[in-house]
Amino acid sequence: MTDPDLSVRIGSIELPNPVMTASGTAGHSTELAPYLNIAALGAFVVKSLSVMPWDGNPAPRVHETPAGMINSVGLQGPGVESWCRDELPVLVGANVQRVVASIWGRTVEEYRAAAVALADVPAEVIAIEVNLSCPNLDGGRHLFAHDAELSATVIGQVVDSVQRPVWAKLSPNTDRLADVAGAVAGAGAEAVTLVNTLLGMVIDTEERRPLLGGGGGGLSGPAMHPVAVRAVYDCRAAHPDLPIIGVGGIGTARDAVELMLAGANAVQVGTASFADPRAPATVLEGLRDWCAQHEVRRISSLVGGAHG
Ligand code: RRO
Repeated sequence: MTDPDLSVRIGSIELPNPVMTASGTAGHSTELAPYLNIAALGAFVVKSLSVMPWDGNPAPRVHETPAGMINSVGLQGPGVESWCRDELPVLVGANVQRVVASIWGRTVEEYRAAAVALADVPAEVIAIEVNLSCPNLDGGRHLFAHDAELSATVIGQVVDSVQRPVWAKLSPNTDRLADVAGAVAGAGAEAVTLVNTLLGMVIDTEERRPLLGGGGGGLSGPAMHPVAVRAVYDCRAAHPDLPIIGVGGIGTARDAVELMLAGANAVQVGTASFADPRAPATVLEGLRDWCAQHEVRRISSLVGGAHG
């Protein structure tokens, strides 16, 4: 069989393959470049940036859990302006032609301001992923992505501020996920990224206190893969034409295929990179082999294949 066609379409964008990094797991620039060819990925998604520099939460920030990990990084980042000046040019200089900038804010206005600060980025920034679902802001009590109306307001503001496709990264910690997805699509999001981490906590039994410096955190990795599959499946059923990027516990090509069969048009690899920074490239190579072995000529033909 000739090489399978791995290209996928996310709204107005075509990617050469469906494998991206997941925001927050691949740094802000070329940190992973010593380990894999980051330019060959479908796209490179950087850690969420706010309009201002942000220090993040006290240590410890990450902790291994059974079949996964929990984090409370707390949105550490240099701020959009500094990233555009100091880090984005390094990524572009490394020939990364498909960068996705992720943004966050504490208010609608902060999201808007972060988007405005990205208005003049070079063409290599192909999309803006709006992180509406960080579990480590305000102790995880007020996630934007748990409120359909508020999420739509944020997306509307961002869409009006940047001349780029806008993706909305949503939360698995709500039974309203499909409603929120519909609301952000209605406000102009070209795609939804499903899903961010699950709210969790680890207690240090000797200290009798929460172990992470931030208190609670976000659970990720294989432990939550079925949660992501379910979220993508339900959202695909509710919104047959909405582009979906699936993320959650992908460690192998088979995990990625599972999310695509559930309805994802593309995928992001995250937590697996902490154990092996080559993981996104390994998943991509594995997908090529999987398609060849299963005589799949176009990977996009898998999308939604698990729906009857
Ligand atoms: O930085 C974090 O603590 C963080 C973010 Br922004 C996010 O979106 N998801 C997550 O698990 N951690």
